[in-house]
Amino acid sequence: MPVRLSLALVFLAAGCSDSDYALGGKSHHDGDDSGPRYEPRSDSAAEDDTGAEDTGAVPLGDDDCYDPGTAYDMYPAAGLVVTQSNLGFDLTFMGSSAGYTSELWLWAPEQVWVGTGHETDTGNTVSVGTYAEGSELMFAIVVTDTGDTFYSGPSSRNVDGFDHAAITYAGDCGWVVGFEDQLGGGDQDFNDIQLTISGPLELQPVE
Ligand SMILES: [Ca+2]
Repeated sequence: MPVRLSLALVFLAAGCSDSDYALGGKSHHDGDDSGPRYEPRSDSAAEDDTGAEDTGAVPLGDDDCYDPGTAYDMYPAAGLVVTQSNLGFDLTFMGSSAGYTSELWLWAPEQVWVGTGHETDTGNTVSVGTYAEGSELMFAIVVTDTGDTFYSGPSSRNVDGFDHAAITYAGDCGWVVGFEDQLGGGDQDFNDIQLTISGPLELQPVE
């Protein structure tokens, strides 16, 4: 499968060199037929962005690196919603810090495997889309040790009634999606397994 490294992710990684998001693993450049992709804004445009979007969506945070606690406290039932139907998305696997092994999936609008903890190279990128404007990109993990499946978004989606994903704005239209992999909500650090995604999305309350 052709995969490519998102320019936005390179920007993100460069800005977060002291974090966990330095790229690891291989980058692949064996093809580029996956259609148009989001082009990150210039630095000046990003600096001028006050985060005040025009659709009534939840406002974006500051351009800081990973802060899942803040995102989770503010928007525990949030989803990433597509705002442009003509662009695809690059999903980049960011590895797992957990004892369990989980598969990380885009679950809707279509099911696409992104990576498996302790197996897939950090930095492995999968291209998806395009999707209709207004579609929620819902993510899920399948914990292979326990057979549990947990979903991003409201706690009502999960069998234990806990939120299992934190979605964090990471700057320049980049987002981090991190999961908690234990039944009962685990330790709520939401870094058991993670991905990044860049593109025309907004964080919104979802059902
Ligand atoms: Ca955890």
